[in-house]
Amino acid sequence: MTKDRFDIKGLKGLILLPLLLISLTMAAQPAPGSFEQTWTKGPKWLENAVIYQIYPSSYKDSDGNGIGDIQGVLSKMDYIESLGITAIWFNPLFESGWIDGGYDVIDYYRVDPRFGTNNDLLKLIDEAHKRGIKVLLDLVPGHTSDKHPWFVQSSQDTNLRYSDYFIWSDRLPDEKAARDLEEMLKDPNYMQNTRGKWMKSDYPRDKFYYKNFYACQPALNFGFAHPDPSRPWEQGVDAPGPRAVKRELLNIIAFWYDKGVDGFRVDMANSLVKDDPGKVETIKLWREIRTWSDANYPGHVLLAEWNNPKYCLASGMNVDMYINSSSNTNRLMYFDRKHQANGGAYFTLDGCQPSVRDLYGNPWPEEKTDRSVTAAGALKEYYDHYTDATAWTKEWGYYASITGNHDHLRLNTGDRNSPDQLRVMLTWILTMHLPILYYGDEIGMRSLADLPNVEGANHNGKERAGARTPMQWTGGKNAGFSTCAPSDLYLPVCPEWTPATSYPAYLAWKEAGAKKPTAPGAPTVESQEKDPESLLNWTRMLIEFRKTTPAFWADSEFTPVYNAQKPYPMVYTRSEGKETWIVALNPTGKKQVVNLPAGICPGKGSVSPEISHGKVSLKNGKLSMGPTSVLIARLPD
Ligand SMILES: [Ca+2]
Repeated sequence: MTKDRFDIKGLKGLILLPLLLISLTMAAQPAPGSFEQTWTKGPKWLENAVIYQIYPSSYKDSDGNGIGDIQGVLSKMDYIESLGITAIWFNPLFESGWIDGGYDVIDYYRVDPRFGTNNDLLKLIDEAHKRGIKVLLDLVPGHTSDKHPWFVQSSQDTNLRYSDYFIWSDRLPDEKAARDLEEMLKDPNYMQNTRGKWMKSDYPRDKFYYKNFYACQPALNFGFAHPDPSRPWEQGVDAPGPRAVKRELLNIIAFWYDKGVDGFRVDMANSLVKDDPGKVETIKLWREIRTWSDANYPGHVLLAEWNNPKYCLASGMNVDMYINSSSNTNRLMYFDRKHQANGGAYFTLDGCQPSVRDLYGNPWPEEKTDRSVTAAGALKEYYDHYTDATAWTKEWGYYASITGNHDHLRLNTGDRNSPDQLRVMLTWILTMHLPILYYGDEIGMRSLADLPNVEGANHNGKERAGARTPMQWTGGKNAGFSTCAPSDLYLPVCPEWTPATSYPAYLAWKEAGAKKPTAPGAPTVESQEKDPESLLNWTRMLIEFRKTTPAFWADSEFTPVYNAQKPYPMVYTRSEGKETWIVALNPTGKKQVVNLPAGICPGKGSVSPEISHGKVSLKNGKLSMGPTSVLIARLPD
């Protein structure tokens, strides 16, 4: 790592041409339908935010029962502060049935006893605020646990207080619903099956109920956008049941805002109103909440799991997220098995030459491989999506990029596993508009394979457990996460680290016959604290850099410099006012050289990087990037 003083040689008198590469539609845009913006974009702290996501069951166990808890997080507040992050988002902390990692809530007003008490959470909020860190909780508005008292009562009769909080029917709407249910019930573990929308009921109330994700997650009744009178279960959004459910949602938000919570990440934010083409009624509902929130709790934030800023930000959400699970462009870049096998995915040492293996390094069948997608094509799709999506953020709100999360693989996956590769990837995310750092990614924690299906982590071939393993604090017992017996751990601690620190080292190791990248000594906070070259200290340095460099903030420009013939290195600029920075990343294990187009960079003279890793140079418009390298440099004004 180097962080040299900014230095320009031989550039006096040169005029930098305007950036004309990608035409971005940055003018004010109308939202879908007839929605108008009725709020001021913000709040201000989002302009310079870096959010840290903590999966509370896996962060730090204070009482030795093998499950992380709030006292554990409290004991790590100094570490969290040392990262330089400005906000924490906690995955669900509320009392839960634990069939879906906390996303099946039993009581929205109570911290689950396994994490501690409400007072523990208030203490945590207080400690965070003392450090200038905001706290976001996870709101699951679309469904409850089937053990939630509202659902339990609703399942009994039609005329009780909570009867219309859920959607019940004496028949299935069509043959597809019948087929889906039949297939789902073939699964011995059908309560954790995502197929279809309806679940059979053994309750007195009626024969079927509407579910959102797993069968144990009955959908709350926010109504149907266009209720069909021949379908009595379809109530309008203004029917008494849906109106009461909406009030409950406001009550929950107000309860926690009154206690000092700064906002929520909103689970499946676009799922509330059913059969809602264009999400018109769902948008209206959230807009009401934004108006209410701005009037009563100004400065609070809703961060949506939606991944469509055009709609999401029109709904009044402050931030949308670029998530991997529902976006093909993001998958192409990082994860997609089908495309990683053919070279579509970025950030692999071999530069995405065709190499047919899956995310865990195992052979991937040729017949499942789509070789029509190239690395350059994947990058183009990513840039097109990102620039289009972030164009909406100019007026309406923000769009966050994640290093990973609890729903999919970590950056450290398969052959993409060396500290250098991860350094390149972290730099990519941390130089975007609004980064979210998933716990453990700052030290390069690895996605594990073949883990048990703990609390609904795995479903439909998705292995989410591998990204939810205990935080690796020390080289001691259970990586310093817990004092419990290893068999009592929430999930196993990662036992391995990668030998691949460079492409030749990786090839040598590969040729030695190892099937999976395994080696003793997983990365830990303890070992990386002492090493100035570590991923952890790189992450800290980058966060500090972006916090003090407005060109990298959420309101500043991101301009890709795309080259279809030379997809590596990836090059883009970040700029604010007269200040323009170039970021170049070479995720491959080979040297990559490219001549930058006129207008990006002076054609004569050298530009010294402010931040670099590996052997890099930018001279006379020629960018030379050594294997797995990073360059960040300020261009002359
Ligand atoms: Ca515990």
